[in-house]
Amino acid sequence: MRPGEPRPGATRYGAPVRLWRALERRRPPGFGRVRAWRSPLRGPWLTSVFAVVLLAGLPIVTVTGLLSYAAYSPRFGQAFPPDAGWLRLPYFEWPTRPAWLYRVTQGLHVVLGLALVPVVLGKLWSVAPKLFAWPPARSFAQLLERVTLLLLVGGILFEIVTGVLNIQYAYVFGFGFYEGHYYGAWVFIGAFAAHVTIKLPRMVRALRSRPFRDALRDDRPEPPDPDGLVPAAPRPATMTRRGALAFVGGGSLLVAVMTAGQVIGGAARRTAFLAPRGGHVPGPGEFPVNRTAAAAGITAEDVGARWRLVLRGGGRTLELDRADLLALPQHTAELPIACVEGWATVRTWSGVRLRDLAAAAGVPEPASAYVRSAERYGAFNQATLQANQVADPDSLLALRVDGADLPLDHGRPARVIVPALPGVHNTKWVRLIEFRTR
Ligand SMILES: Nc1nc2c(c(=O)[nH]1)N[C@H]1C(S)=C(S)[C@@H](COP(=O)(O)O)O[C@H]1N2
Ligand SMILES: [Mo]
Repeated sequence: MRPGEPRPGATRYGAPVRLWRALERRRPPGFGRVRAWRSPLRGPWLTSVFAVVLLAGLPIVTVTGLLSYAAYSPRFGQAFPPDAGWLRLPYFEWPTRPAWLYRVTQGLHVVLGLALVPVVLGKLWSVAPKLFAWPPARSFAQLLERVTLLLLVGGILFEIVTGVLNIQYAYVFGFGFYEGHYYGAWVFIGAFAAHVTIKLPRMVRALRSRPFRDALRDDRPEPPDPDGLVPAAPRPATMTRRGALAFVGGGSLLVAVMTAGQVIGGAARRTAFLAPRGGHVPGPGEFPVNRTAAAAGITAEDVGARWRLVLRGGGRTLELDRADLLALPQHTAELPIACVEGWATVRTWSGVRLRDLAAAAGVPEPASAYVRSAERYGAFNQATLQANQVADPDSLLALRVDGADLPLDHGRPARVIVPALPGVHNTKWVRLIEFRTR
């Protein structure tokens, strides 16, 4: 049917047809020019290849993202949003084993999330004529589909943009990153579920229509499809179908290689030159610093000879200086710090076991431990640890790293290090620990 032509059944559906015509006249610039999208590569098969990759990858990115929320111990109000209402996840105790758990879940979230960006863009390109179709819908079912698409595309672009800006410490948006990224994720999840339900059969059909290798080698346009992805009058190809897929796949691989190094650490960190915490890390300890002592406003006084660790618990208050801590049994553990931004590093830490400090404070089996830093301001100067995180034999108040006293930027004189704990809760420049019984 051509634009402006009366719809069949116009007499019976007078009002919808009038609305449709009015919309048709108010077409926004660029919309509805389906004939201008003439790449011979577009078609259900190509779209389905991108789709199947995203169908496998995006659930992993989503689930690891939600796990990150859980790893922040929402029970203690330290995951954001603190109260997500009916979008609240069931509470469970984040384990301390395996020690690399958060490094893997968060590394996957960030590296896979970034590596899928070229595929998302490829998929959007492949369905572009449909995204800009006008009028917006010709039936109620189609309208629903369009709204789903808007939430899906809007949702994923929002998640990509906020995620990337967070990694870059560019808080240019006027809302909290965690809140925005969390609610945005639920918009995406809802739309993704609806979209998959609607489109899965079509994807399967397109992929099954012919053997993968044949489709890959064939550079003729795909046969006309009911969705109108295949252009009616295709232009000559400027690129083979293999070339297009290799371009997108190569882009993904490049992003993966350039970001994975920050999770793997060691020499691989140098390949992660796109990541802000990748490349060569100069300075003490030679591992990334989330926030320097200078940025945190830590003074020599705060961490010097007059520094004391305050331990509270069971109605008692204890003050220990550095020598007291060194006189307690020292334990060494090889543990990663894994930041929500995706970078990680495995280091050899030594210091006093948290459970020994709990016992010293008179609370041998605490329900939680509240840790406070000498850092006065900032969002990361305190954390609450779960019972299992205090009890783990490798959970330390570390005084040393890699065989030397903690460098100032890494939390001198003492910092928390707990297996599988998100980096942010490994509080630096610890000043007070309160062991709680409830
Ligand atoms: N007091 C304090 N502790 C802190 C932070 C902070 O800003 N202030 N940053 C946290 C974050 S987000 C991470 S990832 C780790 C990083 O530790 P590092 O800077 O020693 O590498 O420290 C955590 N501990
Ligand atoms: Mo972090």
